[in-house]
Amino acid sequence: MQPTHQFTLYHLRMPLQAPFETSFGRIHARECILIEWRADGLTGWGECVADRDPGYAYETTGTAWHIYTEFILPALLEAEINDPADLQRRLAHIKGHQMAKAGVEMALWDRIGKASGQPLRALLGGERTRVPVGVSVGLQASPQELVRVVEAYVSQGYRRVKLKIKPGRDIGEVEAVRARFPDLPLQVDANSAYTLETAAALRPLDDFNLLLIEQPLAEDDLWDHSRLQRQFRTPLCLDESITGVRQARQALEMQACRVINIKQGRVGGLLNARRIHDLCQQQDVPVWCGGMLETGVGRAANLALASLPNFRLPGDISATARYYARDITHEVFTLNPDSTIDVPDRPGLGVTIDREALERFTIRKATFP
Ligand code: OSB
Ligand code: MG
Repeated sequence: MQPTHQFTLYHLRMPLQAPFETSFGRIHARECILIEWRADGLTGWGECVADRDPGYAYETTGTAWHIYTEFILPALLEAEINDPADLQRRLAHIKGHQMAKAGVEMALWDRIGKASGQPLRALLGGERTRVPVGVSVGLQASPQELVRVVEAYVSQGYRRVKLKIKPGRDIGEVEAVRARFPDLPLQVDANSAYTLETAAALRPLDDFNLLLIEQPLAEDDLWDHSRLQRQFRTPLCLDESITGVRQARQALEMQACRVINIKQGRVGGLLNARRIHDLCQQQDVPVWCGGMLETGVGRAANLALASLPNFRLPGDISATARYYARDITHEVFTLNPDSTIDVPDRPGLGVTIDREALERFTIRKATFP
């Protein structure tokens, strides 16, 4: 008998608590696609983190919808899939589209956890039951305003802050925050807004005791990152450039960075995320868990991933309230006083869907078959 699978896609648009501005643009709401995968009497949920616009990466909610409906779901409807490695093989004929692949893989992990009664943390081999986290702060109108925003997060208990930067909105911003908080663990993220030439302006950052400088140059430019890293004492960290295991290996071989930001979506799923984690661990290179303004579904996956031992720097995994007034999971994630968040401990992702909220934020929906 053929296995029976049913998939429902939900294209969501969720208003943010405050606009989020990066070097590639400003958003007031975040889009994503939720995947509901029913099989064998169990329902798994996954989140595809591609946003509306191709500003961070080439994938968008539109390309992911296309790849799901035309290629990924047709490849899965008749298949027997028992584990994430099976799924990867089933989708290997589709080039790229790592975020689309990761979304459906997350739903599979959720089903596997629910079927075996194990939380995702245990399936991945994670140890910690709470993980250190920080907050990613968008570009603000002025350095003074930025200091006020950082003050508010520090008073909420965040003990690591990441500042978004772009050309002309970099040194003054970091200087102002560093003057106000001399000992705060601080890092910056340029989202590939510089070139090897314009990055010369970042030299003063080497004197602000930053944890790292994230993705200064283009996503497809490991080589220039390796040239730039030689000019800085501060570790460079790659985000956009690391789209899979091979890119991670080559970045380390080229010394294009000294730290890697792991996002399950960007690398094609949790299985690849764990492989990159293991590779970095073998080479004594620290990793940390990046974020994509996830809903409670993606946030649960990030927390489970960040429980692995080589996640040695705080993640961009903030409390639900930092992002959304209302989330689509019943579970709300809160910050502990020690700047950690608890890793879900119920089977699978360990979250349940608030159907009413889900319907409210859904702008497009389709079920297959
Ligand atoms: O570059 O890390 C990034 C959000 C959307 C796209 C890219 C990035 C980010 C963040 C926010 O920095 C991290 C988070 O809190 O989810
Ligand atoms: Mg980044």
